[in-house]
Amino acid sequence: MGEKAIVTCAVVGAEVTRSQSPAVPYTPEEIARASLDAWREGAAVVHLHARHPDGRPSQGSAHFREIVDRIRAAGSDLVIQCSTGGAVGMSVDERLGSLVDGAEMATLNMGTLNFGDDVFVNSRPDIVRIAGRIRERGLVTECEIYDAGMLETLRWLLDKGHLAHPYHLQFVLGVPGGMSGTERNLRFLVEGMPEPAHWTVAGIGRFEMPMAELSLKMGGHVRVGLEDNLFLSKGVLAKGNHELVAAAVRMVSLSGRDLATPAEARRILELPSGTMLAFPEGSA
Ligand code: KMH
Ligand code: ZN
Repeated sequence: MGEKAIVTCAVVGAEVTRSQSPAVPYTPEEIARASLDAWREGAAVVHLHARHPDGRPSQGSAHFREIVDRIRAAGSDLVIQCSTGGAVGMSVDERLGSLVDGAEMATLNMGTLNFGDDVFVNSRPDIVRIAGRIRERGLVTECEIYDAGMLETLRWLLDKGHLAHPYHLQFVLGVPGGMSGTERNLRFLVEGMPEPAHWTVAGIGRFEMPMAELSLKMGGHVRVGLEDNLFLSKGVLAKGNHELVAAAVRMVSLSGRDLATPAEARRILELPSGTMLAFPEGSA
């Protein structure tokens, strides 16, 4: 049967726009509503970005605070993970605006890569600085790994003490410029982890569902959501994040694994007990 499977929903990201899909949420209220819909379908973790009302990416604290407050005000015990990746071209200072009270996890992008026609810059000093800020805030780090060399950076961060347990790995496969979503690539990355760790796969675009299925088979966890993919099936736009979560939850069931609740996800991800105390099992 294996460990219970965590479904994470990446509800908006920084790149997709409403001209591509009317389902993309922009305002804090829309992003919070999308997160809550994902939670009701079975997502245990939400990966958050924010937007300005016109859709431009925002790492503004006020936007993140409003999203987090709205999720909690609705009585949801979702695990809240904030992006420190933000959008291509943002400064590190700007990106760190997302680390608001109420966040429990934060992403740490593990290197520079071509991101479509852009370059997503994450120098080693940037990574060390962001890792330090995540640690200071008492959050659990999720390392975003897009390419094999980033496992070497992970090893270096651990060796130098810039990163320590507990941390979580996210293999992001299918970004044009990073490793694509193939079975060979995922197996290579999982075998190359410097030490046993829990991990999730985010397959980008058409790789989303095949990578989710493979991850479940291999003992990993799953990320879906409009940040990564707009389509429920070929040519059919998802009506919202909740439809992608529902598809992932069906896959969990078909894989023979049980779905992790947010409380179970907190245990698997080794989130500080303080956050568990705030949301005792069955409170939501
Ligand atoms: N928007 C991408 C450039 C993260 O959330 O940490 C970076 C990203 C990763 O989405
Ligand atoms: Zn993101």
